[in-house]
Amino acid sequence: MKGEKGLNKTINPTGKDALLVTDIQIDFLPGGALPVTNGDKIIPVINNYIKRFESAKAYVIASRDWHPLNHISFKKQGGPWPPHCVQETTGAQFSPQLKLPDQPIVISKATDPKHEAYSAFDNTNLHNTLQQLGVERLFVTGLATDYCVVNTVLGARELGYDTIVLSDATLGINVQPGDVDRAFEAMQKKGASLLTEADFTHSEDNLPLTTAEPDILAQKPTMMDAAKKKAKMRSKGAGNRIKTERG
Ligand code: VGL
Ligand code: ZN
Repeated sequence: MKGEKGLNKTINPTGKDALLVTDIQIDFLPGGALPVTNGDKIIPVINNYIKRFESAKAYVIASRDWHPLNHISFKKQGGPWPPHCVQETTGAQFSPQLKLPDQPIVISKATDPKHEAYSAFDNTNLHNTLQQLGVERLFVTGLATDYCVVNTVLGARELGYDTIVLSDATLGINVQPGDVDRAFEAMQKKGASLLTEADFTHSEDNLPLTTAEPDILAQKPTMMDAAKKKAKMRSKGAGNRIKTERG
């Protein structure tokens, strides 16, 4: 069974973990003002992580780029970017495809007209919030790998958080070819780990070991003593539960 390897290595979120969903805003998606190619493709992956973290009673936090109209990062002000994620505009809204919890913790960043802030820790109360919630481990997803994600992850490492980048749930811009690769290298160099959905506990890993041979048990009624019967029923129960959880 794949259990053994899985039991040692799989990740199980807990109440000391937070999932950070970085900047899944209309302007960063195809059709937006500063689109990340295929940015919309990671939204279903992020939605799965949100479900997983919510059911584990971990925290879900959404950051958003939230610029004033005269922000220093805009070309008109001498910056590198077209206007994007301007406060209160449609482009600054979270994607309607993103399934955030009913009352997500929202962190607005880069709100100071004179200051660019790619990190969700820069000039926000994110660190304070995480400390108050007792969060020790941060799982980071979202856009863009080579700007907000890398800077947020490096900021988290500097503050001492155990930091994990969910690499199947982030995409970058690559203004220069290789930017995304370099971002992953920089994050790992500072101690962040890269994980994907496959590294998390899956339903089979949670089943009791007796489920390894249910057919053999069934073929040998003499072995169906009370204890084994019980175990078999438990495993059926677990299977059903997981099915309903996954909808
Ligand atoms: C971002 C470019 C400009 C980001 C924000 O969220 O990664 N990138 N502003
Ligand atoms: Zn921005």
